[in-house]
Amino acid sequence: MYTRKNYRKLTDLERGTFVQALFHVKSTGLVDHFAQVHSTHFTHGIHRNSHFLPWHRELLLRFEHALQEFDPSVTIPYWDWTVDRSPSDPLWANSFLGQFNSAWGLGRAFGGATLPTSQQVETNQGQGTYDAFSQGLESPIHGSPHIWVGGVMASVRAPGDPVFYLHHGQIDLLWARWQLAHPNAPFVPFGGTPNGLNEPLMEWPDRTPADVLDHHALGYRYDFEPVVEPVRFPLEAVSLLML
Ligand SMILES: [Cu+2]
Repeated sequence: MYTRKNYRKLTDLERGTFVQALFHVKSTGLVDHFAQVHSTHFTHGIHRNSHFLPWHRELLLRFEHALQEFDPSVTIPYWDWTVDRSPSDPLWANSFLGQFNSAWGLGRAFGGATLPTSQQVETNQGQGTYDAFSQGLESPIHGSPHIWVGGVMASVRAPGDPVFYLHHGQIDLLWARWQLAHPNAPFVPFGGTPNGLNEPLMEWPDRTPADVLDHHALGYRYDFEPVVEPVRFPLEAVSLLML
């Protein structure tokens, strides 16, 4: 199990490795491919639909696995925009994500919307059903950081800006947090088809929401979650049991 962390908690080495891994997946064509995939399906089954959260979870997982092919220690960090609300935050330092604006022609234009507040997030976390939660999380909470960054991030090709993955890391974290707080709330289909729990995700017909509901089963946790250590018996106790 690996851990996704707030980008502020990354060491200098981890930040550097993450940046290198981003340049690597740009060079393989994956960044532009995922921007194209997101654009192709933009209005069909990946937004305003019960597949919004599962589809983006699958996208992040595939992106993360590609980063890990470059360096197995890399995980997707997240951007908590309830705290990091300024273009002068270290997120946008030239040594971190700032450099991609000119390197990849992203046309960022900060400030076109108001970033979500922690009060908005907590109200949304209090929703009791999946459909109400997902709809409120998608809009306005998920939408405004896209607009706030501007340029490519505010377009249908948003995954062309690497901050897309840190933003959706935060969205995915909020889904995971809500799931842990509402363990018995069922998946509720809504929006145009496909939207069912066992219906294929756009682009990846062998994957369904049911495959991605449990992020621990996908191999990762978030840094806010308690670490559950596996139970280990002392060696002597094990040998006594074997007598
Ligand atoms: Cu999207």
